[in-house]
Amino acid sequence: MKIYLNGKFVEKDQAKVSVFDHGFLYGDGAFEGIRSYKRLVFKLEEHIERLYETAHTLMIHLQLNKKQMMQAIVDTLKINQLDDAYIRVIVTRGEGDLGLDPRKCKGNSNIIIITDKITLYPKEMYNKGMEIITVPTVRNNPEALNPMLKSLNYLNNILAKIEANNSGFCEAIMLDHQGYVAECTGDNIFIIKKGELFTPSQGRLRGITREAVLELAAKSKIKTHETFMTRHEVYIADECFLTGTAAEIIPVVKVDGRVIGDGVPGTITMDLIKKFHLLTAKDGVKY
Ligand code: PXG
Repeated sequence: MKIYLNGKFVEKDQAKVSVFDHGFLYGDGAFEGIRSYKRLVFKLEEHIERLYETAHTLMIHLQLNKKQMMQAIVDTLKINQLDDAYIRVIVTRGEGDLGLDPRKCKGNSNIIIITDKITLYPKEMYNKGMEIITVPTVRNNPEALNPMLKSLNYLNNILAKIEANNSGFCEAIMLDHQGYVAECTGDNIFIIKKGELFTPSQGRLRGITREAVLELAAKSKIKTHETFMTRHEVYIADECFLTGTAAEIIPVVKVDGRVIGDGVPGTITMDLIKKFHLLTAKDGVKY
């Protein structure tokens, strides 16, 4: 496996960054998780746009422009001869000293691209639907660390994931600081009620899969709403599903012990999954 590291391709065991890198010391950096399907990178431009938006707010200056970054990703996929891949792009503020002051990072940012295979959840969960819970850890307050930033600091989500795991679940709903449903630890959440689609408007990442699903639903003449959402509304939904690059679209059939709809993946959910797979099979940057 070849890893892209600051313009060079190196073997996995040679792909190393300094222990003084502020990404390592402080989670001071940004990342993206991207997928390719049969040599088509899905929504590459959108992912790169989001990466540069996060870097902009963090005031991390990248040595590559967006076009060069996309080329580096494509080159990494080609050199590894991967047809279907999960692509992890990591950018860090680079090497500094042991203080958190970013001004001490005088060198270049680090840019790392890893391509590999990924299966997040067992296939059975996609057919039968998954059961999730709400966890006590709330999603970061946007005024403290905006969930719209895909930063390297994922402890908020990891703490929530630990709570889910401790209770025997692999994914969990996180509420925002006001108690509204925000998203899951690594996925966005959707519900369907009376044929219409709802997803939280606030307190969450602007997921690329989320946006693709909103577009697919609109094309299918399903009314879509980005809105405040309570747990009660999730419990009484007809259907529920999660979206994410890694998870794709996964049906949810039970939340906090409440059966959702008929307790099986819903028809609109299954139709959206079918349409999503058709989209990923034809849309994307070719390599
Ligand atoms: N919310 C959060 C907090 C995420 O981290 C999503 C939503 C979905 O966004 P996209 O753009 O992928 O549709 C994410 C991204 C993992 C893993 O291993 C999951 C994500 C990122 C990295 C790793 O579970 N999800």
